Amino acid sequence: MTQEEVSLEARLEEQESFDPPESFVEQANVSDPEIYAEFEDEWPECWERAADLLSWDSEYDTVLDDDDEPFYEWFTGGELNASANCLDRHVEEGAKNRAAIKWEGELGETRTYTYGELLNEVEAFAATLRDRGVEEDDVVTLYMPMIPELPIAMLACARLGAPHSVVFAGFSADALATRMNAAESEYLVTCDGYYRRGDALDHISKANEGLEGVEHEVSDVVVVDRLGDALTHSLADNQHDYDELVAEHAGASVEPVSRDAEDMLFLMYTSGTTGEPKGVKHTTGGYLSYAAWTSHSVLDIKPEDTYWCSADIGWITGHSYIVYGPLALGTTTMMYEGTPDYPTKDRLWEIIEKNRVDVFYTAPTAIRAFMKWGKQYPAEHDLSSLRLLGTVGEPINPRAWKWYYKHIGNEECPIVDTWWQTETGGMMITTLPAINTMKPGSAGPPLPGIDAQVVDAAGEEVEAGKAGYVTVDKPWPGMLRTLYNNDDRFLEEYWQEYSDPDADEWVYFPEDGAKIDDDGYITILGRVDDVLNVSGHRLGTMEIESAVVGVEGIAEAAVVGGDHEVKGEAVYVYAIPEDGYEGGDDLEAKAEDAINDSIGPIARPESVIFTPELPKTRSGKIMRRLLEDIASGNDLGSTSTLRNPEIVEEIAGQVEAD
Ligand code: 6R9
Repeated sequence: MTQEEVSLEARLEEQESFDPPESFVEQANVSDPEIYAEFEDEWPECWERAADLLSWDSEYDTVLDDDDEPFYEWFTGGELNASANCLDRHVEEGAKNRAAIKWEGELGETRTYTYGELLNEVEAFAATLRDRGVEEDDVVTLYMPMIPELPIAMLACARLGAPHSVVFAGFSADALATRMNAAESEYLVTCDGYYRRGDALDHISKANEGLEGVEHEVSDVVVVDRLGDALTHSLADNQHDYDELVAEHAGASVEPVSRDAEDMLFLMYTSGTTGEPKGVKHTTGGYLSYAAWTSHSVLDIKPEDTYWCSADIGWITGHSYIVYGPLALGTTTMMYEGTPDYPTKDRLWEIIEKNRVDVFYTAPTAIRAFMKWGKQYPAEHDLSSLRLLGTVGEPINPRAWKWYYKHIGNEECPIVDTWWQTETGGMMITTLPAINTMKPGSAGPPLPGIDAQVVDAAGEEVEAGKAGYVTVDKPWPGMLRTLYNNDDRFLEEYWQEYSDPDADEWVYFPEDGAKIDDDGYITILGRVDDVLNVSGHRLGTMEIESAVVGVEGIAEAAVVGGDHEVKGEAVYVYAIPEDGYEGGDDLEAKAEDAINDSIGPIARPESVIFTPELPKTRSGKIMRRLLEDIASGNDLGSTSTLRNPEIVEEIAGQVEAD
């Protein structure tokens, strides 16, 4: 480094707050600080601003109906269709030839769908689904990687009023079956395979294996042919080729079904404390308004932008900020099929340069990987088209934030560190990029209209600097309405901890730890339940544990997270072999396979540690904290409250040796 670079680095390292550049503020969608006070004064009518970003078939009568708390309803009486909001209205308003989706495959091939073309394709596929018997309110499962047919199928479902349930393509056959069973879904759209690091990956075999585990009859399966000759596969009687069906329905016109604002738009399964994934229900009016509003106010998206969120559509981030939010605003949204280091570690920067991307939204785990690879990769590219950067999924450490700010944003782009969840539908805690000072490592204040705070175990707000828990006192339009077919679990999971039903006080508990500073900025500390955050993905420790104890020869297991330089958190499995079995390569491989089969490669353990006992408290509870500290290499402190303190050193010794 030159002397100048060294002093620049030093200055950046010490700087604790950053203001948005004037040039950004001047052009921002939202730049008046009064918005916070306005939302507070006008609450809940302030949320009309979100609803106003959409076109309604019939106007709603009530902004918020809180008659049956916490089963809140938003924009009641209103009717709309999500696909019409994402497509038809833009075409009608003259944007027929604007690019809606720009897709790039891993091998370098590209496809662009203009709004006009996307509408045609969505109508043809909606006609196909209708022909196959899909009716309003039928749940259609979509098990596809990052190919354009995924958002096309989502919008086709939305057009018919059939809720979709997207299952992340990296999930296993078992995970697909569990989700199809839970949603009683009779339709599946999937594909033959896709590319990963240049290899053609077989996906259809996994889908077929999953279908074997579905307990009800699956009437139709549509298979997209992504790989052509690179993978040959045969179709069963109820399986149909996507291209053939769409060709048959080319030119079809399918009226978008007017949905009640509270009708379900989609289901998204997410990990919780128990082994059973939770089916988070999102609605048409509230969710779509909220996705559009946060895309407008936080991501500052304009129709003429090229916007790129590098998440996978199989997660909520992709739903809200690759598909629904950006398309509702009529912008150009990018999709990339593959990995960021294929064929070289500058792939993402090349995509940004080539497409003149204006706004880029990614995860801290990706940024940590970019940092590790080195600044020379972005430096080879002209990234000057970028105006705003964002992160989501996990806490970002100040060092990664500053690297992103300097080496990707050239110190000219504000960064929004957006805290939210599958359940919240959209962003909740983040700076507004033209209004607030940024503090690396801290997400920022709650968005206007979001009544979030940090409280102690008794529900009292904590003092600045003290750790506590995030809670949200007032409802918001994008919130989940319930867990599918399970109102009781919805109440237990989110509303039990801090609510006082007798006093009619309902407080949403997201199960995240946090602290707050004197300016009201919230720093998220991480999950406080048994959910891990591995590379920004939520994984339930119970799901992994039940996979491991299903292995013959394993008696008991505990799964915890340990610190990981790139993934943030990594999976550590501690397992006790049954009598007559010995922990070793064989049992380790079996445990890994079991995890792969029940969840998928994202849950691959960093290490499987065999031990004759697990550290337990005198009352017999597994000391997870201690296992986490061992995995992270932290100081272990006192183990005197344990029933079996001697086991700790033995385990720690093994982890070090691993
Ligand atoms: C959008 C998404 C939700 C959990 C959430 C929290 C963590 C998300 C974060 C963050 C710190 C951020 N999380 N964004 N932690 N800073 N900016 O990720 O949804 O997959 O449901 O995960 O992710 O722990 O509770 P989801």
